[in-house]
Amino acid sequence: MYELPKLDYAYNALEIAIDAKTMEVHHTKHHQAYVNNLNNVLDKYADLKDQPLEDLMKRFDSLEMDEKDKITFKNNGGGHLNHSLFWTVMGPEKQVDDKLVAEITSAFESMEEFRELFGNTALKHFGSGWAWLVRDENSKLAVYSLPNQDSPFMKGHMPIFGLDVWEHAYYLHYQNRRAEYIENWWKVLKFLP
Ligand code: MN3
Repeated sequence: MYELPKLDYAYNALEIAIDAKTMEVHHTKHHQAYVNNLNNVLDKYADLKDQPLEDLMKRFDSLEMDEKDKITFKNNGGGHLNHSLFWTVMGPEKQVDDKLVAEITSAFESMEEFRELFGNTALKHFGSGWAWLVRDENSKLAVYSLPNQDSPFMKGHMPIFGLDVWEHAYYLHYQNRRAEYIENWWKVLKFLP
C-alpha cells in the first residue's frame, strides 16, 4: 500500500513561490488521488504490488498488465513518484548542492544557461507535464519535458529534480502566467543557489 508522504515544511512555507492553498490542494487532493488510484490498480496484480515503484517504471514496457490498467498504472504510479520527489526538492531554505552546481555548470556552460534551458523547456511544454533534470543512461545530465505523469524512469533515466507545469500546480495564484511561476520556483528549489 502506497501512502501520501508527509511534507517536512508547512503549506505556507513556500509562499515566496507557491501559495499555501495551492500546496494544500496539490498535496492532499491531487497527490492523494494518484496514491489511491495506484493502490486500486495494483490490487489486481499481487506480483507487482511489493516491487519498488521505480523498478516497475523502468520496465514499464514489458509489464504484463491489461492495457487499460497499464495506462492507469503509468498515470498514477508516475504521479506518485513525480510528486513524492517534487515535495523533497523544494524547501523554505536553500541547501545548495555544490557538487550538482559544479556538474550543471560544466554540462550547460553556466548556471544562467541551464536556468534558461530548463525554464524554456518548462514554459514551452504544451499542456500538462513536467520539466526534468535527469541523469541519462550514460550518467550524463539532460533536460527535457515529459507529458502528463510520465516518469523519467520509463526512459531508464534517474530524475534529479522536476518542475510540475500542470495548471493545478500554479493556476490558483498565477492563472495563465506560467513564466512567472517558473521564475519564482527557482527560489524554493533547494539544491541550486
Ligand atoms: Mn501536480
